[in-house]
Amino acid sequence: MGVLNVTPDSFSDGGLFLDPEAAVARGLDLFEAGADLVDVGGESTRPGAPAVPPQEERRRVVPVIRELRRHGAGLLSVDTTKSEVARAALDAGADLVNDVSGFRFDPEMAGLVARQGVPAVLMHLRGDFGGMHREPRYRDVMGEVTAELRESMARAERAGVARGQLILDPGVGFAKDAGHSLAVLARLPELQALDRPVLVGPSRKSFIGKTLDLPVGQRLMGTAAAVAAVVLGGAHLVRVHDVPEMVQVVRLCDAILSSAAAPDEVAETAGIASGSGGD
Ligand code: HH2
Repeated sequence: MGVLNVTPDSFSDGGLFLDPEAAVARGLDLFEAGADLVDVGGESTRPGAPAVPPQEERRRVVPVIRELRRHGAGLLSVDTTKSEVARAALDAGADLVNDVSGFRFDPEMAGLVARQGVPAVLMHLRGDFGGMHREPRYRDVMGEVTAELRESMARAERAGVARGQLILDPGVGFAKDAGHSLAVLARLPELQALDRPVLVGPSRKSFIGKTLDLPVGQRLMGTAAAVAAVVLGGAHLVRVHDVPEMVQVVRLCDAILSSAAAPDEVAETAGIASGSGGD
């Protein structure tokens, strides 16, 4: 999943794709580079970001989604917590909804997703955008994330969303300090207990900066390490900014995982030359 932030203030690429033409070109580039889907968002969730009114969020994302759809782009998700924005994005051609609040912020969101029959990503986030970065506390971070995602799934199912339409995301960096985010990556396989596809979004985030003491522009290798860790830990989707690089990471991790099942077959289908050279 490639990230397309149509915002002036996203934490790593704010302002780069606010212009609709630049955003559409970026979206097409992400597909060209190997993204299977592109996530279009119009509101930053970084600490201290101002709330964006729904009309403004719609104004940012709808023309970009419509234009990408017109260009025959692949799968598009809309990254929003507001049903009004999600509805307009789906009307413009989006295929699924990515709600970082796990259907908690807008009581209309679950019903909308149920009526439209589209898939949705439910992410774990404790509290609200204003308070979530203030001293998050957990006794057992992965146990609590899993339990709270279970509640989001129940909320979705009560509104009529089919369980098979749900994708779960532990919400790296959302109401989690660096230690919590690292623990979530380490314990990701536990999420398989919920029996749904798992998405993880570690790209360029501050837990990488804090661990490696690097600013946001220098987190590519840290992102690669985190992506490898989560793919090997069972993630089905990774949400990333640096698509060409992360496609390589994911393909190698997939080859490693498949080789455990059938080593010879994988080498053949991946066109890997036989021989035991030490390069
Ligand atoms: N992270 C961000 C935004 N949306 N959605 C999901 N499902 N998972 C994530 O981890 C996730 C997300 C934050 O990253 P970004 O969009 O680059 O930054 P900003 O919120 O500042 O626009």
